[in-house]
Amino acid sequence: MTPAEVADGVLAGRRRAIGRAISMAESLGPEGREVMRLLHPKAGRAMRIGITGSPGAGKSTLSAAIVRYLRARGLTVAIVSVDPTSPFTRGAVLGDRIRLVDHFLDEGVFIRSMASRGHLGGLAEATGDAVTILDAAGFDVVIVETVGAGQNEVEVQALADTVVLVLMPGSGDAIQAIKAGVMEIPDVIVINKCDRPGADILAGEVESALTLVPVDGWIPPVVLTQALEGQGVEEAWGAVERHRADLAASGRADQRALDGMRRNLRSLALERMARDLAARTDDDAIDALAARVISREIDPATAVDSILGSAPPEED
Ligand SMILES: Nc1nc2c(ncn2[C@@H]2O[C@H](COP(=O)(O)OP(=O)(O)O)[C@@H](O)[C@H]2O)c(=O)[nH]1
Ligand SMILES: [Mg+2]
Repeated sequence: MTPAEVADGVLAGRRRAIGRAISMAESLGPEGREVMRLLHPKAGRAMRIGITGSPGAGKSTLSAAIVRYLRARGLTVAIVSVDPTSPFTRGAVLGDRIRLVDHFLDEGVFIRSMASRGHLGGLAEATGDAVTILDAAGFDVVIVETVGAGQNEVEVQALADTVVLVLMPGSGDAIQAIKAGVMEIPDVIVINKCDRPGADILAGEVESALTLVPVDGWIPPVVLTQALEGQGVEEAWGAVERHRADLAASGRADQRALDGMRRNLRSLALERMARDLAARTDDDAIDALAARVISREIDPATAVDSILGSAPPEED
């Protein structure tokens, strides 16, 4: 299929074309670029939700529960999972395979997990492209699941209109991050696994942590869920919809989109630079430079000059 045929197939909502388009985007080559150039102007209609949180918090389980909830209301849903610790595998969540199998044959659901790319970058690029493709394909809701609070995490805020942070009892790291002001404040906070002890205490702690940081108009609601049983999912979705309505009514939506896209473009540019650099440096040359730095023949910055090509490597 040519990029134009793939793009047409995506716009017609054909699953094979959607899968193909995402693969093309993931390979970061000229075909993917062409597909995205054709699809970008056609997207913009979907409700984009980011679901973030530590591994094991219940992001995939909550996503599955939201899918069931929204399907029952006739909405179509796509999930892009960039959580390498619990990928969706052939329509099932690893370690919890019953959940999404219900939707395996449902045309109104599309699930795709993104390959992790190590240090070469491209993850944000491919993830953003996947969201655009699924949006252009006509899904009403596109959910992006990412691991939060990491170093190289995808800038989910740039890809989603509403970001949901999933916490669970017994993991205090997120509250520390909120208190320290190092965390981007999510739009909705879900305390999942509320069947476990400590959920109410955690909810109280999160609420008080939120009073310590400046929030811009919208105060993130804290919702308790038991995603495994679908409990609280309606409330969580209600909070997402309230955030969406507030964003539209307050006039903050445009500024948020601009801020998000500015950050997104920066990370895309960094990813491309990292990739370009990886493509034109060879490991042997870096090994040789490392040896020279260790033997104190050259200093690290001079070695980096040489890697970046701003100074030709000295020949011995
Ligand atoms: N007790 C309990 N376990 C849950 C709940 N939601 C998810 N889990 C379990 O927590 C584990 C991690 O869930 P998962 O959705 O894969 O987490 P993710 O890594 O954040 O995507 C799985 O074994 C789930 O079955 C819940 O509400 N209560
Ligand atoms: Mg997961």
